[in-house]
Amino acid sequence: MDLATEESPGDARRAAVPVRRHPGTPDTPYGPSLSVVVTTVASDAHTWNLVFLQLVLEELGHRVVNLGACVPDELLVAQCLGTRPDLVVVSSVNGHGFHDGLRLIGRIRACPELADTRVVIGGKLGINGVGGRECRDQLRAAGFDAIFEEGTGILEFRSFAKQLTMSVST
Ligand code: B12
Repeated sequence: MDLATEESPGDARRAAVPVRRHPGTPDTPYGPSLSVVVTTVASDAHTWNLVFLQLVLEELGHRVVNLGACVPDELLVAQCLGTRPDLVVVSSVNGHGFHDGLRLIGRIRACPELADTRVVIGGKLGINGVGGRECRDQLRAAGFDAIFEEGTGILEFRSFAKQLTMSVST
């Protein structure tokens, strides 16, 4: 399924691989509810961004585990290996998100079990405003499925989550 155009910051890299349906999960209006991990990166102490994303996802009917501030890479990887979420949402606003995100996604993708897990990142990822296409391309090449930089409307994120839900195999 084509989730977004190549030009879109919310472009999806592994859109063709359907996420698994977990038995017994409730439905949203568009399909089964997703299990989602909301997290930030190890350096980031900001939390309201995480709460905001949790509420958006819960409003859409998804089940969210919010790992809170300053999440060590190892903790997130362990959480993903233990619960195998449908989607991991990384949010960072302190300006280190680009570099922390590159390191983090490398550790996630180094685990064969997490090779196809959907992982997106967004927020204020650098210290010079929006990083633009070059930064998004680097993040995507490193393994993120979609990038939602500051300025990308939350509508696009909601649309991404909706289309991911619709792609869940039944
Ligand atoms: C409150 C705050 C703090 C508090 C945080 C307390 C807490 N419990 O969260 C404290 C005092 C701890 C703090 C510390 C610092 N902060 Co501060 N902080 C803020 C402030 C004023 C508000 C952040 C907030 O809560 N916003 C409300 C939430 C809901 O909005 P949001 O964070 O912008 O997130 C939205 C979007 O970005 C987007 N989004 C975010 N992530 C994602 C992910 C996805 C997938 C999607 C789709 C969307 C998305 O959706 C959210 C809702 O619209 C901002 C300035 C501002 N007005 O934004 C600075 C700000 C984020 N902080 C900043 C800085 C620099 C710092 C410090 C480095 C300061 C210092 N020298 O110590 C430290 C960093 C600490 C650390 N280790 O991370 C800068 C970051 C600059 C940058 N990125 O270029 C900002 C922007 C201030 C500024 N203008 O300079 N901070």
